[in-house]
Amino acid sequence: MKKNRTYAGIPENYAQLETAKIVLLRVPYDETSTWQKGSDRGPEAFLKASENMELYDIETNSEVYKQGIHLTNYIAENSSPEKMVEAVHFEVKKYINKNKFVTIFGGEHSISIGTIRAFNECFNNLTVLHIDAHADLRKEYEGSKYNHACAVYEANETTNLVQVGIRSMDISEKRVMNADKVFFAHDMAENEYWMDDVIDQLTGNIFITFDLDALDPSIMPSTGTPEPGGLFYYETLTFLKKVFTERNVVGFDMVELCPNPQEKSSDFLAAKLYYKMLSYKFSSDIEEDEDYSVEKNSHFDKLSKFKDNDQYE
Ligand SMILES: [Mn+2]
Repeated sequence: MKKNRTYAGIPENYAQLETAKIVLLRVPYDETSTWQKGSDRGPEAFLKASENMELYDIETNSEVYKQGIHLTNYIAENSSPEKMVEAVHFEVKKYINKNKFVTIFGGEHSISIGTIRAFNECFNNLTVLHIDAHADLRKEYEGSKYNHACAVYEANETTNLVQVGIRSMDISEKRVMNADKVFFAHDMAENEYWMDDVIDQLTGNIFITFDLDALDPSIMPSTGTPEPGGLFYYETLTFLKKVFTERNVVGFDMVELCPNPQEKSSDFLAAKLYYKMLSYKFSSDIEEDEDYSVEKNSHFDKLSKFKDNDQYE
């Protein structure tokens, strides 16, 4: 019998939906990107790189895959941007309601309209932490509300949107932008306290939408629109660790990996970063912030809107 494919090639007993705490959805969608195409191949490149990664995390002294990571089938709906967003919204919500820690790998950034909508319906007092080179605040772009340039317009209306790493936008986006909650890359470069300043803007429940072009193109060249002046690896990890430690992260997505067969290090970085985020979420070796103690691994117990649907805990 052919072995089922699992995330990172983990043993099948860690990949069962019933027992896994984590679910990974893949959305290979790239219909509205404006420059370099190819983020539809992102999930496959990410998975391939994950299969070649060592699964013990030195920093947290943990093997987070043992919490269980279930890989679902691709969300392949691409007949229209609206239908794709609806399919993502439906699938994400389905797994949140099964009490899973839901993660999503894109695809271009328009998939996040669906992921964010699902998390916002399921969690109270949600902050969307948007890490990106681009503001993505257009109400409409090239005739559609579901374009990648509109990825967080809805989140800005319906959640506490906090934007980090921004270094490219249209002047029209300034009108809807919340100045206190936007951290521009050029300001971050000169403010040694930017991480704490961001944390101060975050509410209790956090959904992270991570556009890989937030990273500096010197370490993440394989993305549709590589913008100079981005985040580096260790500052990104330090920041994420702070967020995971001091707040209750309820899920995340990662988008815009545009793989280049000649340049595998970007795929590998995405794979490592994803695994790091899981390690930070589930590792018990990270010290809790005393002022903001949320019990580990119980992101539903206190704050979810779906307490009655608990199934597996
Ligand atoms: Mn971007």
